Amino acid sequence: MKKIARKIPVTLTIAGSDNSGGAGIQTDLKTFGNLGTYGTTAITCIVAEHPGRVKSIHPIPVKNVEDQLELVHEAFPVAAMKTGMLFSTEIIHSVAHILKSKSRRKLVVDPVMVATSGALLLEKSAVLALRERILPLATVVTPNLDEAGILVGRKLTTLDDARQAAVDCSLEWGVPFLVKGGHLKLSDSVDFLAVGKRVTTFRAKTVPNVKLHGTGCTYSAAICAYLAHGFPLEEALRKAKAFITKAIQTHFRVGRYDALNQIGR
Ligand code: PXL
Repeated sequence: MKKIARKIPVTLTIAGSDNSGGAGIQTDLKTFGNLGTYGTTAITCIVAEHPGRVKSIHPIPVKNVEDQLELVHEAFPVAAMKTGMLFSTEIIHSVAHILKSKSRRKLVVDPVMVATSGALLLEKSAVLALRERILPLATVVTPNLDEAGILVGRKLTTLDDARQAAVDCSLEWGVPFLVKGGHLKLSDSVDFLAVGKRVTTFRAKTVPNVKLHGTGCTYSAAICAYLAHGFPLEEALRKAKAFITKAIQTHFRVGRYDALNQIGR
């Protein structure tokens, strides 16, 4: 049988490993594959965890993170990348240095700081490095309300706060920001994209009474996949919002926890 040539875009996630499968590298790869891209990885640290707790974090030596990035780019035409858990100043500096030389690739920055369980996924001292070195390189940055609050230096408690934070961040860093309002637990889950002062709203019905691990990672991986397919930013966000909403609506039980349906169907 003749092989049908099909161009599959390549995606890359630079993030931590979550052995429980719901967040980090593991959900990124599932999402990348399910959205028709070829997923590759550069692992920054290995987290021993499940959705209820983080037990330990083992950072990968910086030289090895650099080698992973170099070899992926040596072999594959990466169309879009995302960063997730970067953990330390050291890792951030070296990742930023390499990303700077790949500035034509689309880059989704998920400014991962704290796990849903409350564990610190970015060292406190590394927030400054993330702000200065990584955020300015992004095609879009995707903070949740808590992360956006840390970036603007004030507590955000309403949708108006989220909208204003998106504008403030986009003006400060000169790149688009998607501030996600899902943590407000309103009847609608509302996200604001600010490109400078221009704001676009993305809205979905909230699925009540579920607590799911890895929602932010899966959402940013979906944005990355749709950007890799060539969709413009707003359309990629609309499609990714539909994907994550469906993944939440069709969640299922695995062992002691509810899990996202990253398959998307
Ligand atoms: O959801 C944030 C997150 C990102 N990356 C890794 C994680 C988690 C949450 O636990 O483990 C590796």
